[in-house]
Amino acid sequence: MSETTTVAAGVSPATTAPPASEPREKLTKKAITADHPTWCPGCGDFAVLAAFYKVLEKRQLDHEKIVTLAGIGCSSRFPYFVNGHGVHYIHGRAVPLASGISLARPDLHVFLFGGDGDGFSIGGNHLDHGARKNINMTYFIMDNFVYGLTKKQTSPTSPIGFKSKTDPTGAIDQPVNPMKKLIAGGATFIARTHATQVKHMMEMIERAFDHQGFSVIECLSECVEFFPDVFDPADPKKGGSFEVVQEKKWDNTPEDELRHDVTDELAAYKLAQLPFPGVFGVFYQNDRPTKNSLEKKWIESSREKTGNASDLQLLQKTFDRMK
Ligand SMILES: Cc1ncc(C[n+]2csc(CCOP(=O)(O)OP(=O)(O)O)c2C)c(N)n1
Ligand code: SF4
Ligand SMILES: [Mg+2]
Repeated sequence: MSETTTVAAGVSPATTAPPASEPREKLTKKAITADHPTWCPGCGDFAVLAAFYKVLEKRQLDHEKIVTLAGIGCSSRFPYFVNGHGVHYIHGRAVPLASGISLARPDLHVFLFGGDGDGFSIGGNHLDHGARKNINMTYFIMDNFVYGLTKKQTSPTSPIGFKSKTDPTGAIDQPVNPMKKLIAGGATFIARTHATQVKHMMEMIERAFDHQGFSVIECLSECVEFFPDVFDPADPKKGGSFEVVQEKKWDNTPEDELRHDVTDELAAYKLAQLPFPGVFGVFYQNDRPTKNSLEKKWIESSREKTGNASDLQLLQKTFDRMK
């Protein structure tokens, strides 16, 4: 695939709200589908897109409230394929852009899509700060253990020994453990899934969407072109095992003692330490206040002090002071 450096922002006619008096049209897959995806045949990202369409259709979100944002990479082409508000933004910088949108427009559903390079390498710092601030958004990371768009460089999640254009004799650097990074960073919803498991992907997207705060899903999504078969050990269709986290049901049964408490940070680290392919599902979830809610209180009290002036009036006042 060729690299796109354009920053494309699209608002299609379908994303305009109908007058309140008119009944809303059902949100269909057809309405949500934009351009035909340009990924290589067999790329794992197709299944992610299909799962996302299904979730939007199932949840019947107001069309004009859907926002998809991304950095740069094959996976980051996602916003082109979703008919809604969208931005294909700077490499690794989707989190800061999403933060502004989420804080300024809490009524919108902010979804981010991207790859392991975009999220954990160039954007790793932004990921940490979005997480610690607990800004409300859902970030879906398609992890293929390689830079796909730029044709096979070692990525932060490439395993040791992976031969690429940047490591012709095999990668020597310790890879990032996405789950550990996200737990340490302070993300309040952290899950792991696999692009061959559409139902599981949908469940994780829905749970992340329902969570108030910074929710992240790492999805193993195969790059059939530059790192084929890497996820076979986690794919039952290829003889692997897709083991799902058994979460506590709090039902006072002896078996529940062994189940995973998603609010227990140390237990989440223990899951994150399991050797590849590890387990899939929700590792961690916590109800810490979001920056959105904390900032809202502060904005409301400041607004009261100004006699409930509008944004425009406040801006005018600031300009007047500069005269
Ligand atoms: C500032 C900047 N640095 C580097 C690049 C080149 N670049 C484009 S995509 C990419 C890596 C993409 O890898 P990943 O995020 O894993 O996405 P994938 O293509 O694998 O889905 C790089 C290094 C760029 N576009 N901008
Ligand atoms: S290069 Fe890899 S990640 Fe990119 S579209 Fe092709 S298969 Fe998918
Ligand atoms: Mg990648």
